[in-house]
Amino acid sequence: MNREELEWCVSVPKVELHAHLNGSVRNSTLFELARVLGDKGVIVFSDVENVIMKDDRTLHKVFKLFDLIHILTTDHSTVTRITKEVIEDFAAENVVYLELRTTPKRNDSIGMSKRSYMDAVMEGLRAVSSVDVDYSPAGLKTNTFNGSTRKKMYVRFLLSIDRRESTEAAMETVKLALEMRDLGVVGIDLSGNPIVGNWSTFLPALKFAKEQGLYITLHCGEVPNQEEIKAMIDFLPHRIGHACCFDEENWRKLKSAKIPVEICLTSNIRTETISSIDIHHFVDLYKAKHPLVLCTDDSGVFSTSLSREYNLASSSFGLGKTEMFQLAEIAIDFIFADDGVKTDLRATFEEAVKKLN
Ligand code: 6MZ
Repeated sequence: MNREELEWCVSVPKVELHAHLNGSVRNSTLFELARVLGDKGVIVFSDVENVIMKDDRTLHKVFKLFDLIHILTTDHSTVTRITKEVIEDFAAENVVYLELRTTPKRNDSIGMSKRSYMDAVMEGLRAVSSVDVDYSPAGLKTNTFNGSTRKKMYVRFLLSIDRRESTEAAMETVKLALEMRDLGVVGIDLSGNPIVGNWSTFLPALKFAKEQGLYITLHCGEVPNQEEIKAMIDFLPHRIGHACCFDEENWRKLKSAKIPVEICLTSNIRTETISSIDIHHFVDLYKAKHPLVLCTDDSGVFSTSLSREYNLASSSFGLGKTEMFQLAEIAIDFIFADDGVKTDLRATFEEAVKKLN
């Protein structure tokens, strides 16, 4: 990786639309949490260390790793801590608009409801101190210190439905999203292990969400389940994530429906969903001018960052700085926030292009 090119990618303002909170936790934080739980005898630290340090990240293993991460992170104060850190990490590499997604979790044994989980997330957001954060559609709600003119970042939330969940649990998440609209929740994501669960289980909740005006993004085609992929495209979500394993017919459908695709290069390669970067479907979509946006997916789990994803696209597909900048800027069209935010972001990019030239 060329240092100068990576630094340039850092300096470009960027829009992140596909980032899972618990997949974006710093390794150093996971270790610290594991040590505390190890000392308490809840887990064996060295076992956890082995899992976190291992490079093997096939799709199946990734979901095992998430179960472990959730053991380390799922109490209110830790959820608050990781939210603050993850937002600050994105801000540090010039992400100017972040749509952060997370699965609201219920855990009766520690008195956690989906709502109290999300309240802990919101507390983490409010604790961000390195940038001013706008998270509310009702107007700027920031945490400005001493009147300093610091960088500003927009943050919005997507609530994820895990494919392990029931129709009722999915519906509870949608209702929670509706309740939290004023706090910056803009939509619903369907994610989790793609070989688990059935589309028909989630459809009632997703339909209801769409009817209520929430935006929808679906993990679609991480495994070659053509029937499900077809049903998902027919549902007309506002975006989809991944789109790796489409047959020709579904690929044609996707293109004619012009559904924007969240592309996660490193994640697809590390999970072996795509066997090599040279045959990644980014190229086909990019050449067809299909709406797409580069994203990290799980920057902690896959040891990446949004700047690295841009750098990887540039070096793998031969895109120059002008194309890279345009790619970053066009992502504004696919965000789930309102037009006022889009206008403000366009102005940010206009300012940036003057400085970068
Ligand atoms: C599908 C994924 C994923 O929600 O606990 N998640 N779902 N495919 C992927 N590709 C690798 N990466 C992450 O964040 C972690 C959760 O996000 C989903 C999984 O459900 C995982 O448990 P939260 O914050």
